[in-house]
Amino acid sequence: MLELYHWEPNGASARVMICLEEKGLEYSSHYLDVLAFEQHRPEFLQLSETGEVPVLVHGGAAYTEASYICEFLDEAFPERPLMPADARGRWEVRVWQKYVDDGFSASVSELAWSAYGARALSALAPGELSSALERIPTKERREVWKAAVRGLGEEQLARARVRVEAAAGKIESQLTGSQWLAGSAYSLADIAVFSYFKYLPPLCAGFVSDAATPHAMAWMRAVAARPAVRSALTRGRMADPYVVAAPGPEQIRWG
Ligand SMILES: N[C@@H](CCC(=O)N[C@@H](CS)C(=O)NCC(=O)O)C(=O)O
Repeated sequence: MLELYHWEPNGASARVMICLEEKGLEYSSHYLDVLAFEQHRPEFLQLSETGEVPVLVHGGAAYTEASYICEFLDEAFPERPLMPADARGRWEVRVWQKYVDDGFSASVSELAWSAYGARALSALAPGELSSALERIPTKERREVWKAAVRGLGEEQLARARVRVEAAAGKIESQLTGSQWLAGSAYSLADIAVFSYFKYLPPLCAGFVSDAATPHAMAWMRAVAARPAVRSALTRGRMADPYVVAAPGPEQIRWG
């Protein structure tokens, strides 16, 4: 029996939700509304001490970190593998996952938060928002959220844009001459990058578009058209999970 604590199927939650669907694994879904700060409820903090989704629960144990949850699922349930059979291919997948975890996810989240986040939070009354912020369990997370609510600075957003443009170039160059990001088949690398890349065309139209990154755009559409991906992206509450974002927890680790 698998249980997943997740938010909308975007970013890190999307990675695990797509992986589960691709592998044909049933799970019971626990939706946490990150923009209502449900991830800071005491019962969820028992599973994730920093209040981050996604968390997979299997056999009485809680698993965190999307990259490692997906690798765990692929090892524990070997049917329909999403890791290449050869060592070189698996190394390639891990390098892409690290790229997403170390920086791409944070920069995309900053751009998406600044486009969509503040609007979503405006549903909360001002008093409710400040008490929710004070309940955030760690000082670092509290500060990241407070800064995000105040609004990210121009300099921070400009830096995120430069980093995302470089990432889009790297992804485009990998996909020029190769159908998938790692090895010769669709893998956890495609799932990891897609789950953030999907935010970009409307946010970064100047450098992520059919004209600027044609191979990456074709790849994004091919991933989005997979039945498992289509199904995963309907398992939230919003019709389009890519018009909402959270500030992202990786900045504090990445700077
Ligand atoms: N390193 C984590 C990051 C997960 C993550 O970014 N989670 C976001 C939602 S997509 C979150 O839980 N945000 C809640 C918060 O920041 O309070 C992973 O890869 O699983």
